[in-house]
Amino acid sequence: MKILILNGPNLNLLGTREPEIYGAETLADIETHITNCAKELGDSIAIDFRQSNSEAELITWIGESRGRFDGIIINPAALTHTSLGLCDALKAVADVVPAVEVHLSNTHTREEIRHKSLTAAACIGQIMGFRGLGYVLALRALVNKLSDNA
Ligand code: CA2
Repeated sequence: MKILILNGPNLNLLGTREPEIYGAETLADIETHITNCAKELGDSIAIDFRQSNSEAELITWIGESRGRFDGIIINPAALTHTSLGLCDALKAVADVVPAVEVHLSNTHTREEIRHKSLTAAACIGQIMGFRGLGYVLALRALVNKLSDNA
């Protein structure tokens, strides 16, 4: 089972500021946790963990996932609230590559502009508010879903 994990703009800066909102972990720490979780779940789970500040690059990666990956975990970061392009890309592969949306913070407790996700409707589920742990929870949920369907 191959899982693509995508991180949107500025998540490369995680751990450098606003730890009260996003936690103190860096993106590299989160990658380590999710890689360890994948190993615990079984040898057959391969993780490809990526980050981009470019909406176009994220859309290209999602489009290329068909036939290469079994599922996607995505934190679209600020693009969550603005990007119909990411929503369309996720919908275009959803028949074979289901996605789970993750957010470190609970966006509903924050500014109103962060309450709406344009990408969530293209995903099978959403996990938010548990900081880096959310990625691990998303992996468990996605693997469970993909195994159910097997
Ligand atoms: O809570 C989340 O995971 C977000 O996707 C994070 C985004 C934000 O725009 C969304 O509304 C919610 C922000 C990602 C950038 O985070 C940084 C954290 C620390 C330092 C710099 C950037």
